[in-house]
Amino acid sequence: MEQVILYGAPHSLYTGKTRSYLRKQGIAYVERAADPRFRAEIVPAIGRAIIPVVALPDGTIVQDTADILDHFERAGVRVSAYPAGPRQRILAHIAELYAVVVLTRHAMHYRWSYAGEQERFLIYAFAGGSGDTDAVMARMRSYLPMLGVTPATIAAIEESYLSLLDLLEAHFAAHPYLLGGQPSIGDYGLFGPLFAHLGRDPAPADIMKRRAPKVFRWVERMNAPDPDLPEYGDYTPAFLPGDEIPGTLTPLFRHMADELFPELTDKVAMMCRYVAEVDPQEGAPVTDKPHRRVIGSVETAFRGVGFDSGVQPYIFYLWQRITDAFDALAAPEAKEARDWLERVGLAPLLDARRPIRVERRNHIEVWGRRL
Ligand SMILES: N[C@@H](CCC(=O)N[C@@H](CS)C(=O)NCC(=O)O)C(=O)O
Repeated sequence: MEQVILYGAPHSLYTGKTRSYLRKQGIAYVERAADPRFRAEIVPAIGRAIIPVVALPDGTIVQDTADILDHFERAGVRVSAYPAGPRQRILAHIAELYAVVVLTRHAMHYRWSYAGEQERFLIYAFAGGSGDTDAVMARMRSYLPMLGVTPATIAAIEESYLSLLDLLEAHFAAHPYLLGGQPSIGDYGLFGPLFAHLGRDPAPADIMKRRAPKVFRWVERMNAPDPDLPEYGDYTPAFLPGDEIPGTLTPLFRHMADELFPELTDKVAMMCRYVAEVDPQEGAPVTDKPHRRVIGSVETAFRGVGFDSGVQPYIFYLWQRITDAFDALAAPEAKEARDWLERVGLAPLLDARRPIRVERRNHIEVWGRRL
C-alpha cells in the first residue's frame, strides 16, 4: 500500500511539527529528504524549495504545516488537535502564532549565533539536505536580521528564552501538554522551534535540559506516538474538561503578550500603509516570487529593544485563524474568551484593525478580501 510521504529534514523546524502530528495521530508515513522526485515534481508544483511537504498516495501535495494539519483534521483523526472548549481553542491558536512570530527568532539565534560551538552538528545536519551545504547554511544565516536577531537584541532573546523555559517548566510540573493530557495545535506550533533547534541543537538543548528538564521531557513526549505520561499518574489523555485554563498559563500567555506587542501593532500599521499604496487585488500572490516571504519591513521593538522586522503576510494568516475562531463563538463564550485575553494583555489580537485578509491558494499566500 502506498504511504504518505513526508518530505523534510531531521533538523527542520516545521518538519518536526508535522512529524510529531503524524506520529501522534498514528498516520503511517515515510520521511524522505529532498530526492529526485521532490526536485522534479514537488518543487515545480509548489514553485519554491520548501519543506515540509506532504505527498499523499492519490498524488495530492500539501505544503504549509497549518494546512497539512488541517488536511488530516478534515480527513478525520484519532484525537483532534483543536480543543472543543472555546477559550482553550483560542489559546491554542495564539500559541501557534507566538511560535512563528517570536520563537523563530530564538530558534535561529541559538542555531546560528552559536554556530562555532556546534559546528560539527550543524554541518552534519545540513550536509544531509539537498543543495550545496555551505550555500544553504549561508542562506539560513541571511534570515537573521529580518527575524530580529541583531547584536542589540541578542541579550533580550536570551532573557526571553530563559523566562519562557521557567514558565513552561512551572506548567509542565502539573500538566503534560499545554491544555491537558493531549497536544493541541498550540503544542504543535511551539514544538517546531522548541524541538528542531532549541531542543536539539547542542547549545540551546543543553540550556533546556539543565534549566527546564520538564520542558525537555515535553519535547520527548511530543515525539512519542502515545501520550507518554508516566510521570503524571492517572492523568487523563484528553484536553482538560470544562474548558479549564490552568493557572500556570496566565503568566505564560502574559509573557507572550509582552513579546507579541508592539511588534504586531507595528506590523498592522505597516500593512495598512502597504495596502493603501499598492492596492492588492484579491487572489493575487502576496509577493512577486513564491520564495519571497516578506513585503517589506517595519521598525519595532522586542522587549523594549528596537529592530527592523520583516513583515510576512503569513503571520496575518495565522493571526486571522485566531480572529476567525473567535468570530465563530456564540456571545457568552466570546465574552469568556475575551475576558481571559484582556486579563493577560492579549485583547489587542481581537481588536487591532487589520486592513486585509491573507489566504492560502496553490501552496502560497494570496491576498484576501479587504476588511
Ligand atoms: N509556513 C511554512 C514554513 C516552512 C519553512 O519555513 N520551512 C523551512 C525549513 S524548516 C524551509 O524550507 N526553508 C527554506 C528557505 O526558506 O529557504 C510551514 O509552516 O510549512
